[in-house]
Parts: sequence; C-alpha cells; structure tokens
Amino acid sequence: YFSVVHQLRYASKSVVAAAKYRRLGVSKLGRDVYRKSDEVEHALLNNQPVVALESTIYTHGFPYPDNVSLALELESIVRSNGGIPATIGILDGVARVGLSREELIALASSAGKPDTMKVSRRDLPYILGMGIAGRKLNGGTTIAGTMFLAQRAGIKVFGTGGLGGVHRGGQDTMDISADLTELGRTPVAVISSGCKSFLDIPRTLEYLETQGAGVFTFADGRSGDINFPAFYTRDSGVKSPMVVQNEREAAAIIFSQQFFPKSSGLLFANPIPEEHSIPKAEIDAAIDQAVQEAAEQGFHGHANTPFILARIKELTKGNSIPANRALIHSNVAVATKVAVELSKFRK
Ligand code: PSU
Ligand code: MN
Repeated sequence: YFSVVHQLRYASKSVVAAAKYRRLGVSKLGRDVYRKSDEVEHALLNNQPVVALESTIYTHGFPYPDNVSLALELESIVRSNGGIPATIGILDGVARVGLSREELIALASSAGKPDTMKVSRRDLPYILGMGIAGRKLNGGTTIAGTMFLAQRAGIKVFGTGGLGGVHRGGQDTMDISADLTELGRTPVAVISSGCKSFLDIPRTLEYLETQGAGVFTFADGRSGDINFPAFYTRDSGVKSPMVVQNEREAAAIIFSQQFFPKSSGLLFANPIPEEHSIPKAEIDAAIDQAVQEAAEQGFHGHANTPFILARIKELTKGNSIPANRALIHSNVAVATKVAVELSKFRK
C-alpha cells in the first residue's frame, strides 16, 4: 500500500513538473526553447490588448538600419494606440514573445548575416533544437512562424505587411506559402495589406477558402463590391470573400472564435492608405520583371520571396519603401484597435 501511494505521489509530481516546464518553455535540463516577456505575460493575464509583430520583415525585408527604426516605430504605434506590443522572433536559439528594446535591436542588426534564418513553421524545431545543441542562431519569424508562436502565447491579434501566397505557376510547382496552411489551422487574426501581385491572388484566395480561413477586407464606409487589396495597390481586381466595416466588427468575429478552440485563422486585409499607394502600371512592370528574373536565375522555394522583394525594391528605385512602411504602420495601428475592441468584448 505504502509503495503504491508513494509511486502515485511521485508520478503526479512529475506530471505537474513536466506541465510547468512545458508552460515555461524550459526543458527538464533547464534549457530554454521559448520565453515570453514579463510584460506580455502580465498583459495577457490582465486582458490587455496585446498585438503580435513578426520579424522576417526585419531580418529578410527591410535593410539595416531601416529595419531597426521600423521595429521601434511599430512598437510605439502599438503603445500609442493603447496596446502592448509582442515582437516575436528567435534570438540566440530561443523563441521569444516580447523583446526589450536592446533585444529588438540585436535581432534586427543580425539581418543579412548568413546565420540569421527566415523561420517558418517547418524551421522552428530546427532552430530551437540547434539552440539546445549549442548553436545559437537568430531567426526572423514569417507570418506562419509568428502565428504559431503567438497562439502558443495566447495572443489573438497580429499586425504585419504582406502575406505569402500561392506563387504564379503554383499549380505546377506547388510553391504555396506555409502562411496559408497556418491560417488554416491556427486561430490567430492577421491584419495585413493582402499580398503582392507577384503571387497568384485568385488562387491564394481559393486556397484560403479550402483551408477554412476567413478572409475579410476593411470597407471603411465604402459600399458595393469591395476587392481584396494587392499590397502597394488598394485593388487586386479580385472580389474580397467577405467584408468588415470597422475594427469592432473584426473584433466581434475574433471573439466568436473563442468558443471553438480548434478553429482556423482569420485574415483581415487593410488596403494601403490612398495617398501612399503606387500606380498599378508602375508596380506591375517591376513585379513582372522580378518574377521573370527569379525564374531565370533559379530562385525557388524559400529564397523566392526575399529575392523578388529585393528586386522590386531596386527596380522601383526605392520608391516602394515609403509605401511599404506606410502600409505596415497603418496595419499595426488597425491591429491594435482590433485588439482594444476585443478586450472590451472579453470584459
Ligand atoms: N511578402 C511581403 N513582405 C514580406 C513577406 C512576404 O510582401 O515581408 C514575408 C512575410 O514574413 C511572409 C513570408 O510570412 O515572407 C512568406 O514567405 P514564403 O513565401 O517563403 O512563405
Ligand atoms: Mn514558398
């Protein structure tokens, strides 16, 4: 009898300890794989509006030092709209949710180094495992990677720039961003400006429908047919599957999901502010040339998106950068307003 009690007691203690380690993201050997900042942890416990921010835009999008200023701007936009920013990325081999100013600068300044990875869902166990094994890499998390970690942390709202999608010719190459499958299985709401038209936008929307991910475009008072945006331009020419008028409606949709923990992701498209949009003919010419060069020079798979983004930047002689910045600013402000509305529904 005594030994049975003893064994039960021992077993329950190990279960409790294992759960604690898992919660903290620390292995039994005390090795970190995942860490949430105290500020983010506290905000989530107190139903404050937390907004996730990705880091591939810093490591593989904007060059240093523009990426550092962008990273700091986005955090301050969240704060000035009443939210708590949670920048997500991999620093020294550890998945981090919420970074200090110094940590944010450290991650952004490692952009462009060969050891700084672009981390989508499939790359997470690799980079975290390497961290445990002693090779401590940095990584910028894509939308998929960021959604995965945001949901682990309990964050529902995420603001960013452009979504990955089905690449042109994707029906043959099967080059489809893991962002889309992540939206199919991870209940996090992403606020973005749609996707760039170097992707196949009609097929991207078809794929999201198959994945069960709701796609909405902010109408902001416009009536009639509302089209899904195409990043630099407000109109992709493709009708948006669904429409929301404002942040409160978006928050209500997110709120409704809390009754179904295994629901899908939600995509809210916020068209680029009119005054920053780039004429369609100008951007289309640059995109077509970049896509052609990527094919000729053999940039496939995960190297395709960064190559095309860099070429668009060059071909538009840097004209695309202010537009890119402006739309991310706008998305992050909208994401924060959505998170604020969501916290009201939760009261
Ligand atoms: N598209 C953009 N800007 C970006 C990205 C895509 O216009 O910065 C980044 C995002 O992090 C996105 C990722 O999640 O690229 C998609 O990469 P891939 O197509 O390899 O999944
Ligand atoms: Mn791809």
